[in-house]
Amino acid sequence: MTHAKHWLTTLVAGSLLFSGQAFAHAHVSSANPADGARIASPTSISLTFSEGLELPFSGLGLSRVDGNPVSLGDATLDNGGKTLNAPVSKTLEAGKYAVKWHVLSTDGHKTEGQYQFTVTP
Ligand SMILES: [Cu+2]
Repeated sequence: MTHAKHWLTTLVAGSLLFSGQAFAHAHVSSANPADGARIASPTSISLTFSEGLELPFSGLGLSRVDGNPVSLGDATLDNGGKTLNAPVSKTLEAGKYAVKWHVLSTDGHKTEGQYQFTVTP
């Protein structure tokens, strides 16, 4: 779903700009926990993007799918600015969780998305 939106954005931007740079904005190349993972409570949420990010304009949030947000520690960047990390400071109860992210890549392009994982008992 998110991917479809991403490609639509890319197509619109590409048709307006006719520029290879339209394809350079950041998308998720790997995530930990992964999309759809069934795992024990994670100690951090870590998303690696295809492009370097601007930390002040990038972030991620975690919430239970049935409602309550989970507070995360301050996000940091590593891996040359491509990996956005946020610590999970408490043990998560079993259940389904959603990660929502928004980033600004160093080329000035904003992207956002979300995915879910499950914490097993
Ligand atoms: Cu892209």
